[in-house]
Amino acid sequence: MLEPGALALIADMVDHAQTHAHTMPKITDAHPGMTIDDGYDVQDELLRRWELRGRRLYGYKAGLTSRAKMAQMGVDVPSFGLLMRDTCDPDGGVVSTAGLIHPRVEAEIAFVTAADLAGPDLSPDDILAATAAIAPAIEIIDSRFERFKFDLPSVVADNGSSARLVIGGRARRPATVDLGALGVVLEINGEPLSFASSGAVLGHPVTVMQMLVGWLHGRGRILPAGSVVLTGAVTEAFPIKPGDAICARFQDLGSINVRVQ
Ligand code: OOG
Ligand code: MG
Repeated sequence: MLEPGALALIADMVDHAQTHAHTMPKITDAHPGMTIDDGYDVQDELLRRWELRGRRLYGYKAGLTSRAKMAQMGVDVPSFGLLMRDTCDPDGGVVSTAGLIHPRVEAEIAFVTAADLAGPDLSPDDILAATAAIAPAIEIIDSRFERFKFDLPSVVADNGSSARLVIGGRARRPATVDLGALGVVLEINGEPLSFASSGAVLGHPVTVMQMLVGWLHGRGRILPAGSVVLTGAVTEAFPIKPGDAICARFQDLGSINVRVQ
């Protein structure tokens, strides 16, 4: 539990660190009693402030959903975060790292929803029936904690290290792809750095969607039609720098190409 008044102070600190690209101490150092739910309350407060500034919610991200990511970050519970419209960049374009501290890239499967999803216990079929498209994605993450060292309450308060995302390639209807076993290759400057299967995220990306909708339900919310959801990196994340060319190739879904600036 956070002490009274702490939530606003933590939101101030995270907001400042994100806006001015500086690191901050792990939040639990100063607030050892902070829980994961407190971290989500910080996200709610950040969203309230961002919307007042005209920023708009685009969807949600899941993180730490693959073994590779859990092992890389030393955390074994998935997390959820907010995706804002102004953090999207186009496929084939340039991703600016200006304003980022130590960005890393990840390859992910994205869902685009066609109908509202709500409830504690949806089945995979419920999710897929409400899914307009499956699309390839890359996420650029940027922790506001030094050397990307955090615990779960802290990273949740930092909105799951969200920084930028690119949705691209060839989106497909869910029924036309083998969503549990799509091959993914992530390359930087032509060098393949990792190979994975879409099944790396909790066995099947639809499981992440079930968890997300259940978690939203627990917080009194729904996943509205038209949401974009990143289901989490299928491999570990790799550092990027200006000049890098990133290519993420997805079996049956085409590829995403961006240059880093
Ligand atoms: C947390 C965000 C993880 C993913 O796809 O697993 C994430 C982090 O590793 O900084 O976005
Ligand atoms: Mg991610």
